Amino acid sequence: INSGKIDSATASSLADLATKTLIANDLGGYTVPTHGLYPFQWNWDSAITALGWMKSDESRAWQEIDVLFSGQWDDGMVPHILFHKDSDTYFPGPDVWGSDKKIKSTSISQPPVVATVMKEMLASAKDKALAEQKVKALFSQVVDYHLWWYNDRDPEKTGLVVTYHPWESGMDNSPSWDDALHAVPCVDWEYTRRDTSHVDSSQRPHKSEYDRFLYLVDFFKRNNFDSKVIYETCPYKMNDLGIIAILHRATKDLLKMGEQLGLNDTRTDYLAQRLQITEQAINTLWCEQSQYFYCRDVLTKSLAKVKTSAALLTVYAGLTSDEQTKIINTATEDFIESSQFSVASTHPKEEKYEPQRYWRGPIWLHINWMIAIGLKEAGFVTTAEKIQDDTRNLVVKSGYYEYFNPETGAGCGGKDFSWTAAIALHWLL
Ligand code: 9WN
Repeated sequence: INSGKIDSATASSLADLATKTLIANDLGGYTVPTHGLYPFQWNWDSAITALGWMKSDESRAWQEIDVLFSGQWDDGMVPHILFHKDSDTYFPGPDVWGSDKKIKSTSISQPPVVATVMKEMLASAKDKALAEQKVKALFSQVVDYHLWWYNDRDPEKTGLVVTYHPWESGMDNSPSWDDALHAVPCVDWEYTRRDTSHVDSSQRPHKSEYDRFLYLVDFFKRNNFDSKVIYETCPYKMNDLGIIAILHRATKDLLKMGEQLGLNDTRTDYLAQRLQITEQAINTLWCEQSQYFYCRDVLTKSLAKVKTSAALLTVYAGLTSDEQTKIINTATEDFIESSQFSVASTHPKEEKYEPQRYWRGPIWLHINWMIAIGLKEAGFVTTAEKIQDDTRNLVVKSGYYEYFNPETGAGCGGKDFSWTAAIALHWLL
């Protein structure tokens, strides 16, 4: 397949399959990413999946967001996983996380794409009355969530929120975390992973990473999830470009929705001030020599100098100068040219690139969507369309897998995946 353009019969059978995938993954109000491998509600998966539901059932789409916010903590945090029902097909479950909230959950969050999704849903809704009613009902909770990010994760107002766990970035084993994660101790208890019973271990993180992921989970629990103590003593603290860019865009989208529906107040004014601080601070993640943005290990104050696709999201966030936007567009073209399909999560010329290992190379469709809409809005339509065509070719070739090998286009990880199907419905078909 050389072109992303497909005939209407193919498009309609793919759309049909995507809708069936969402229905099959629906557990009544929330959608699991895929059965077995991920049997609960995940934060950013749910948000993206709601975009897919919009095509067949708008009220079900809004319900996805409602149920996600039903698990919000009193301090505003929206957890990365909500354990609505028990399941023994995933590890670590609620007992390991140890939080005692009404709805069992993890104690970290995930990239806050939800306000951006809600803005898209409001704009595309056929049932405008329902959409406005839902945004109005949820608005204050979404503001609380954003305030939590800025106040809890950037109490010193540096402009760059921190993350305490690779699972919070959603890009679990990105090479950007290698050095910082290596400094974290390993857990001293035995455990049995479940992920490698569903998916080939060559496509998943290593045990050395899981040992540290679990140490951090224990660390949060031992410290009673106390924000202040964790901020001061967590052995892993990163400025993640993915979270920073997604939060920045989502805050802008939240303010735009608020303006449209007359919901803004002093709390949203405060969010607007936080945006300005980030706009200055982002340049501390820019490396003049490489002409690229990098994540930073906050504890060692060093940039993690590996080229990942997270940096390409700075354009989507509107965090780049005109000059940087051009440079990031050129960098994106370079990603595209470096493998058969784009966009690889880690640049194929990086030493740490592995085309099938999760966030160390594979393509993730929701990331492609974000990169492409950012570049399109910035006027780089050709690059955006190339990404969209490649993305469409991937689902035509391999269907709705969790992620894709950039060299062969083969599907990797879990099958029948919700956010992959949702992006197809929302953006490709
Ligand atoms: C841990 C559900 C999630 C995604 C993440 C992805 C993967 C979980 C895991 O699956 O992470 O949260 O156990 O591997 O990395 O982005 O939200 O699809």
